[in-house]
Amino acid sequence: MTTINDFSDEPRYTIKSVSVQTGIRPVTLRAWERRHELLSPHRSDNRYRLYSERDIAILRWIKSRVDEGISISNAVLELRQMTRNGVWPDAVPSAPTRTLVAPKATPETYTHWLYESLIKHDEERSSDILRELHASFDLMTIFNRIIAPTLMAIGEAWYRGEIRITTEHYASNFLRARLMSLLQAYPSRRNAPYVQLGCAPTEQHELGSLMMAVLLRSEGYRVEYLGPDLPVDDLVDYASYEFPDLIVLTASSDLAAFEMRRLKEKLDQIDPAPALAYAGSAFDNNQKVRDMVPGHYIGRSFEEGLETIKDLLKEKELA
Ligand code: B12
Repeated sequence: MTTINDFSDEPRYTIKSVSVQTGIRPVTLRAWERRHELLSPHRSDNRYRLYSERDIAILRWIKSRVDEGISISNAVLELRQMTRNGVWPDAVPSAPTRTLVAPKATPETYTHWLYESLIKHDEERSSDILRELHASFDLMTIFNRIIAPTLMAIGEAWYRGEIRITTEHYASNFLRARLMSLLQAYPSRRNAPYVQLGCAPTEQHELGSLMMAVLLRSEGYRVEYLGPDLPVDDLVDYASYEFPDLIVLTASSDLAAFEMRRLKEKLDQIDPAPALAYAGSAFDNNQKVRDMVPGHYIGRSFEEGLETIKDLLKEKELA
């Protein structure tokens, strides 16, 4: 078994990266450092904290003790007593990483198979395809190159009158249910940076937002998915006692985007105010709509959106 002492003590990781890897919020990390003298991370030239692999192993061990119900001061004391006697605790394993198996086909072929099975309302085949996808591709590939194109193909077929509206509803509901199960399969870490996602008022197209929620949770963030058509006042009220670090809403119509205009002003009255970000096709090709809605436009792709969200959360933690 690897002990904590076997890890490198070379300073490498920022507080944000440590937070994502351990599920401990930066504010908590700083408090543990200050109040319990738990670690004294190296400072970079610009004074940012830099942690080592060993620091991360120590934090994982401390967190596992705290999760078991031991107070932070006792957990730190316990660690100190052990190390003073030359004994280092066994390292707590990080979250298991998935090993992917070789895919049977390209993402494009899978898109075709998924589309065909969905328009035949073949639930068993669609489920098998999703299982295979999960075994062979990372989430970003599944969402970008298979699920989003399948939905687009379904929308176009419906628009051309080739499939019924019932079939479109069946397909989107089937995918929604699977995405929700995926979301729930990842733990939502209570101490990680906290993001609420959902859709602007009147907006029913929620699958982009839901996919982003899954991506963020898979990266270790605390994520709450709030669903379609969120009323502004209620959302603000909820945020005023939940204190999310960031709220991300999507809109595909100008009307839905328009409804978001007053949201930032209202959120700014909360102390500390959550950051506000938005995405979706209403903003993607329309600078005027982006100018109309205060907040951060986070981009048209999931990759871009994920990176911008990470940056926004980092800025908030450093603020
Ligand atoms: C499923 C679906 C529905 C479902 C939604 C179910 C659900 N639970 O989400 C239902 C049945 C509710 C629905 C309703 C309607 N729909 Co509809 N729908 C679709 C469909 C087939 C798929 C949408 C989808 O989920 N796409 C997958 C997402 C991921 O792709 P995307 O929305 O294009 O988003 C891209 C980016 O914006 C970005 N993105 C999206 N979300 C996010 C989030 C983050 C955080 C980031 C970073 C990026 C990002 O990533 C995507 C890929 O680049 C599309 C077809 C299509 N071409 O998209 C039509 C479509 C969007 N719908 C359309 C229409 C017209 C409607 C209705 C007005 C129909 C009606 N007459 O009632 C209503 C509007 C309801 C409302 N008030 O919102 C039109 C929109 C036309 C337009 N441009 O105005 C489309 C394009 C169909 C068509 N070909 O005409 N719809």
